[in-house]
Amino acid sequence: MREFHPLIPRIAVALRSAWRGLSGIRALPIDADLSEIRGELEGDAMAISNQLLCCPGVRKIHLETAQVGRNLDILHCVLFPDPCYNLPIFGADVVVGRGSVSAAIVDLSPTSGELPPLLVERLQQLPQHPFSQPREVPSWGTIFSPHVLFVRPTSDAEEDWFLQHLLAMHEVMLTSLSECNPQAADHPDSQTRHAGQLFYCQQQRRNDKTRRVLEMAFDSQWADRYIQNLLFDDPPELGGHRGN
Ligand code: BLA
Repeated sequence: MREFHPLIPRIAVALRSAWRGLSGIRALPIDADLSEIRGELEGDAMAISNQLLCCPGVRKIHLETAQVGRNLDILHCVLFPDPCYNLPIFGADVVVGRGSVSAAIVDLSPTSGELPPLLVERLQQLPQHPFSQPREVPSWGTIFSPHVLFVRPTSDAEEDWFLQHLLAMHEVMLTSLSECNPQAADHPDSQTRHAGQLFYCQQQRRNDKTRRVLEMAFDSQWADRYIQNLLFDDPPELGGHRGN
Protein backbone atom coordinates (compact mmCIF):
# COMPACT_ATOMS: atom_id res chain seq x y z
CA MET A 1 0.00 0.00 0.00
CA ARG A 2 1.21 3.51 -0.73
CA GLU A 3 2.02 5.94 2.06
CA PHE A 4 -0.57 8.17 3.69
CA HIS A 5 -0.41 11.91 3.34
CA PRO A 6 1.85 12.77 6.34
CA LEU A 7 -0.80 14.81 8.18
CA ILE A 8 -2.88 11.67 8.75
CA PRO A 9 -0.29 9.53 10.60
CA ARG A 10 0.82 12.60 12.55
CA ILE A 11 -2.72 13.06 13.87
CA ALA A 12 -3.26 9.33 14.47
CA VAL A 13 0.01 8.87 16.39
CA ALA A 14 -0.64 11.90 18.60
CA LEU A 15 -4.21 10.85 19.42
CA ARG A 16 -3.23 7.26 20.23
CA SER A 17 -0.48 8.53 22.48
CA ALA A 18 -2.96 10.76 24.36
CA TRP A 19 -5.36 7.83 24.82
CA ARG A 20 -2.66 5.70 26.44
CA GLY A 21 -2.81 8.12 29.38
CA LEU A 22 -6.52 7.63 30.01
CA SER A 23 -7.34 5.65 33.12
CA GLY A 24 -9.36 2.50 32.50
CA ILE A 25 -8.79 2.63 28.73
CA ARG A 26 -9.59 -0.64 26.96
CA ALA A 27 -10.30 -1.95 23.49
CA LEU A 28 -13.92 -2.37 22.45
CA PRO A 29 -14.73 -5.55 20.56
CA ILE A 30 -14.94 -4.96 16.84
CA ASP A 31 -16.11 -7.42 14.17
CA ALA A 32 -13.07 -9.02 12.55
CA ASP A 33 -14.34 -8.01 9.13
CA LEU A 34 -14.51 -4.35 10.18
CA SER A 35 -11.10 -3.81 11.78
CA GLU A 36 -9.26 -4.16 8.46
CA ILE A 37 -11.36 -3.71 5.35
CA ARG A 38 -10.28 -4.15 1.77
CA GLY A 39 -12.31 -3.14 -1.24
CA GLU A 40 -11.88 -2.03 -4.79
CA LEU A 41 -12.59 1.35 -6.34
CA GLU A 42 -12.49 1.39 -10.12
CA GLY A 43 -9.72 -1.17 -10.04
CA ASP A 44 -7.82 0.68 -7.32
CA ALA A 45 -7.34 -0.75 -3.85
CA MET A 46 -9.27 0.63 -0.92
CA ALA A 47 -8.11 -0.04 2.62
CA ILE A 48 -9.80 0.99 5.84
CA SER A 49 -8.42 0.46 9.37
CA ASN A 50 -10.64 0.88 12.40
CA GLN A 51 -9.77 1.07 16.07
CA LEU A 52 -12.36 1.18 18.87
CA LEU A 53 -11.61 1.98 22.50
CA CYS A 54 -13.54 3.09 25.56
CA CYS A 55 -12.88 4.29 29.11
CA PRO A 56 -14.97 5.51 32.03
CA GLY A 57 -16.74 8.62 30.68
CA VAL A 58 -16.25 7.86 27.00
CA ARG A 59 -18.43 5.08 25.63
CA LYS A 60 -16.77 4.94 22.21
CA ILE A 61 -13.46 6.22 20.87
CA HIS A 62 -13.25 5.56 17.16
CA LEU A 63 -10.26 6.15 14.91
CA GLU A 64 -10.50 5.28 11.27
CA THR A 65 -7.83 5.76 8.63
CA ALA A 66 -8.61 4.95 5.03
CA GLN A 67 -6.91 4.93 1.67
CA VAL A 68 -9.25 5.05 -1.24
CA GLY A 69 -7.78 4.36 -4.64
CA ARG A 70 -4.70 6.24 -5.70
CA ASN A 71 -5.70 9.69 -4.55
CA LEU A 72 -7.85 9.81 -1.45
CA ASP A 73 -6.72 9.56 2.18
CA ILE A 74 -9.12 9.96 5.09
CA LEU A 75 -8.87 10.23 8.86
CA HIS A 76 -12.03 10.08 10.91
CA CYS A 77 -12.07 10.29 14.69
CA VAL A 78 -14.94 10.62 17.14
CA LEU A 79 -15.07 10.43 20.95
CA PHE A 80 -18.63 9.77 22.06
CA PRO A 81 -18.97 10.46 25.79
CA ASP A 82 -21.09 8.42 28.15
CA PRO A 83 -24.28 10.58 28.22
CA CYS A 84 -24.17 10.56 32.04
CA TYR A 85 -21.11 12.86 31.76
CA ASN A 86 -21.57 16.52 30.89
CA LEU A 87 -19.14 16.39 27.97
CA PRO A 88 -19.33 17.27 24.28
CA ILE A 89 -18.62 14.97 21.34
CA PHE A 90 -15.10 15.32 19.95
CA GLY A 91 -15.15 14.86 16.18
CA ALA A 92 -12.57 15.28 13.45
CA ASP A 93 -12.41 14.49 9.75
CA VAL A 94 -9.49 15.04 7.39
CA VAL A 95 -9.87 14.37 3.67
CA VAL A 96 -6.87 14.48 1.34
CA GLY A 97 -7.37 14.32 -2.40
CA ARG A 98 -4.51 14.24 -4.89
CA GLY A 99 -1.89 15.14 -2.34
CA SER A 100 -3.57 18.18 -0.83
CA VAL A 101 -5.95 18.43 2.10
CA SER A 102 -9.39 19.47 0.87
CA ALA A 103 -11.26 19.27 4.14
CA ALA A 104 -9.97 19.49 7.71
CA ILE A 105 -12.60 19.78 10.40
CA VAL A 106 -12.48 19.50 14.17
CA ASP A 107 -15.10 20.34 16.78
CA LEU A 108 -16.31 19.81 20.30
CA SER A 109 -20.01 19.49 19.60
CA PRO A 110 -22.60 20.04 22.34
CA THR A 111 -25.33 17.46 22.92
CA SER A 112 -27.43 19.62 25.22
CA GLY A 113 -27.72 22.93 23.40
CA GLU A 114 -24.60 24.59 24.71
CA LEU A 115 -21.09 23.70 25.74
CA PRO A 116 -20.30 23.91 29.47
CA PRO A 117 -19.03 27.47 30.30
CA LEU A 118 -15.65 26.29 31.65
CA LEU A 119 -15.05 24.38 28.45
CA VAL A 120 -15.94 27.45 26.35
CA GLU A 121 -13.49 29.49 28.40
CA ARG A 122 -10.74 27.01 27.60
CA LEU A 123 -11.59 26.99 23.90
CA GLN A 124 -11.49 30.78 23.83
CA GLN A 125 -7.95 30.69 25.20
CA LEU A 126 -6.64 28.58 22.32
CA PRO A 127 -4.50 30.38 19.74
CA GLN A 128 -6.46 31.41 16.64
CA HIS A 129 -4.65 30.91 13.34
CA PRO A 130 -5.30 32.98 10.22
CA PHE A 131 -6.21 30.16 7.83
CA SER A 132 -6.42 31.42 4.25
CA GLN A 133 -9.31 29.15 3.19
CA PRO A 134 -12.01 28.69 5.79
CA ARG A 135 -14.91 26.48 4.65
CA GLU A 136 -18.57 26.67 5.40
CA VAL A 137 -20.28 23.79 7.16
CA PRO A 138 -23.02 22.10 5.11
CA SER A 139 -26.70 22.44 6.05
CA TRP A 140 -26.73 19.24 8.15
CA GLY A 141 -23.89 20.76 10.23
CA THR A 142 -26.17 22.49 12.75
CA ILE A 143 -24.76 19.93 15.23
CA PHE A 144 -21.39 21.70 15.31
CA SER A 145 -20.49 24.29 17.94
CA PRO A 146 -19.60 27.94 17.22
CA HIS A 147 -16.00 26.84 17.84
CA VAL A 148 -15.86 24.44 14.91
CA LEU A 149 -12.73 24.73 12.77
CA PHE A 150 -13.38 23.81 9.14
CA VAL A 151 -10.66 24.72 6.66
CA ARG A 152 -8.77 23.77 3.55
CA PRO A 153 -5.14 24.10 4.70
CA THR A 154 -3.04 25.48 1.84
CA SER A 155 0.53 25.05 3.10
CA ASP A 156 2.63 22.95 5.45
CA ALA A 157 2.33 25.76 8.00
CA GLU A 158 -1.48 25.67 7.81
CA GLU A 159 -1.44 21.88 8.16
CA ASP A 160 0.66 22.34 11.32
CA TRP A 161 -1.84 24.90 12.64
CA PHE A 162 -4.67 22.46 12.04
CA LEU A 163 -2.81 19.64 13.77
CA GLN A 164 -2.07 21.88 16.75
CA HIS A 165 -5.66 23.05 16.99
CA LEU A 166 -7.06 19.54 16.71
CA LEU A 167 -4.77 18.33 19.50
CA ALA A 168 -5.59 21.36 21.65
CA MET A 169 -9.33 20.75 21.30
CA HIS A 170 -8.80 17.08 22.06
CA GLU A 171 -6.85 18.06 25.17
CA VAL A 172 -9.71 20.30 26.30
CA MET A 173 -11.95 17.24 25.95
CA LEU A 174 -9.64 15.04 28.03
CA THR A 175 -9.15 17.72 30.70
CA SER A 176 -12.93 18.10 31.02
CA LEU A 177 -13.27 14.33 31.23
CA SER A 178 -10.74 14.15 34.06
CA GLU A 179 -12.76 16.70 36.05
CA CYS A 180 -16.22 15.35 35.31
CA ASN A 181 -18.45 13.45 37.73
CA PRO A 182 -21.22 11.40 36.16
CA GLN A 183 -24.90 12.01 36.78
CA ALA A 184 -27.41 9.20 37.16
CA ALA A 185 -28.67 7.50 34.01
CA ASP A 186 -32.22 8.53 34.84
CA HIS A 187 -31.25 12.17 35.45
CA PRO A 188 -33.03 14.43 32.93
CA ASP A 189 -29.67 15.95 31.86
CA SER A 190 -28.33 12.48 31.00
CA GLN A 191 -31.48 11.82 28.98
CA THR A 192 -31.06 15.13 27.15
CA ARG A 193 -27.44 14.35 26.26
CA HIS A 194 -28.45 10.89 25.08
CA ALA A 195 -31.03 12.45 22.76
CA GLY A 196 -28.37 14.93 21.62
CA GLN A 197 -26.02 12.10 20.63
CA LEU A 198 -28.82 10.42 18.73
CA PHE A 199 -29.44 13.65 16.79
CA TYR A 200 -25.69 14.11 16.16
CA CYS A 201 -25.49 10.65 14.61
CA GLN A 202 -28.63 11.21 12.53
CA GLN A 203 -27.20 14.43 11.12
CA GLN A 204 -23.77 12.94 10.38
CA ARG A 205 -25.47 10.12 8.49
CA ARG A 206 -26.77 12.79 6.11
CA ASN A 207 -23.23 13.50 4.82
CA ASP A 208 -23.60 12.27 1.23
CA LYS A 209 -19.90 12.74 0.54
CA THR A 210 -18.98 9.99 2.99
CA ARG A 211 -21.65 7.68 1.60
CA ARG A 212 -20.60 8.29 -2.01
CA VAL A 213 -16.97 7.29 -1.41
CA LEU A 214 -17.98 4.12 0.42
CA GLU A 215 -20.56 3.24 -2.23
CA MET A 216 -17.99 3.52 -4.99
CA ALA A 217 -15.61 1.09 -3.33
CA PHE A 218 -18.21 -1.33 -1.95
CA ASP A 219 -21.93 -1.04 -2.67
CA SER A 220 -24.75 1.08 -1.36
CA GLN A 221 -26.06 -1.56 1.05
CA TRP A 222 -22.59 -2.08 2.50
CA ALA A 223 -22.06 1.68 2.77
CA ASP A 224 -25.38 2.13 4.58
CA ARG A 225 -24.59 -0.62 7.06
CA TYR A 226 -21.10 0.73 7.68
CA ILE A 227 -22.39 4.25 8.35
CA GLN A 228 -25.35 3.04 10.43
CA ASN A 229 -23.51 0.37 12.44
CA LEU A 230 -19.95 1.58 12.84
CA LEU A 231 -19.42 5.27 12.00
CA PHE A 232 -22.58 6.75 13.46
CA ASP A 233 -24.57 4.01 15.20
CA ASP A 234 -27.28 5.20 17.56
CA PRO A 235 -26.10 5.43 21.18
CA PRO A 236 -27.19 2.43 23.29
CA GLU A 237 -30.06 3.11 25.66
CA LEU A 238 -29.07 4.62 28.98
CA GLY A 239 -28.71 2.43 32.05
CA GLY A 240 -27.34 -0.53 30.14
CA HIS A 241 -30.82 -1.64 29.13
CA ARG A 242 -31.05 -2.48 25.46
CA GLY A 243 -34.70 -2.99 24.76
CA ASN A 244 -35.85 -4.20 21.38
C1 BLA B 1 -16.43 15.92 3.92
N1 BLA B 1 -16.00 13.42 4.05
C2 BLA B 1 -16.05 14.66 3.42
C3 BLA B 1 -15.65 14.47 2.05
C4 BLA B 1 -15.37 13.14 1.87
C5 BLA B 1 -15.58 12.50 3.11
C6 BLA B 1 -14.90 12.45 0.59
C7 BLA B 1 -15.60 15.56 1.01
C8 BLA B 1 -14.29 16.31 1.06
C9 BLA B 1 -14.41 17.75 0.74
O1 BLA B 1 -15.52 18.31 0.80
O2 BLA B 1 -13.38 18.38 0.45
C10 BLA B 1 -15.41 11.10 3.25
N2 BLA B 1 -15.17 10.90 5.68
C11 BLA B 1 -15.31 10.39 4.44
C12 BLA B 1 -15.29 8.96 4.56
C13 BLA B 1 -15.18 8.69 5.90
C14 BLA B 1 -15.11 9.90 6.58
C15 BLA B 1 -15.40 8.00 3.44
O3 BLA B 1 -14.98 10.00 7.80
C16 BLA B 1 -15.15 7.42 6.63
C17 BLA B 1 -15.02 6.26 6.06
N3 BLA B 1 -17.25 13.79 8.97
C18 BLA B 1 -17.02 12.90 9.96
C19 BLA B 1 -16.86 13.63 11.18
C20 BLA B 1 -17.00 14.97 10.89
C21 BLA B 1 -17.23 15.06 9.47
C22 BLA B 1 -16.60 12.99 12.50
O4 BLA B 1 -16.96 11.69 9.81
C23 BLA B 1 -16.93 16.15 11.74
C24 BLA B 1 -16.68 16.17 13.02
C25 BLA B 1 -17.39 16.26 8.76
N4 BLA B 1 -16.74 15.70 6.42
C26 BLA B 1 -17.31 16.47 7.37
C27 BLA B 1 -17.80 17.68 6.77
C28 BLA B 1 -17.52 17.59 5.40
C29 BLA B 1 -16.86 16.32 5.21
C30 BLA B 1 -18.48 18.82 7.49
C31 BLA B 1 -17.85 18.58 4.33
C32 BLA B 1 -19.17 18.18 3.70
C33 BLA B 1 -19.65 19.18 2.71
O5 BLA B 1 -18.98 20.18 2.46
O6 BLA B 1 -20.71 18.90 2.14
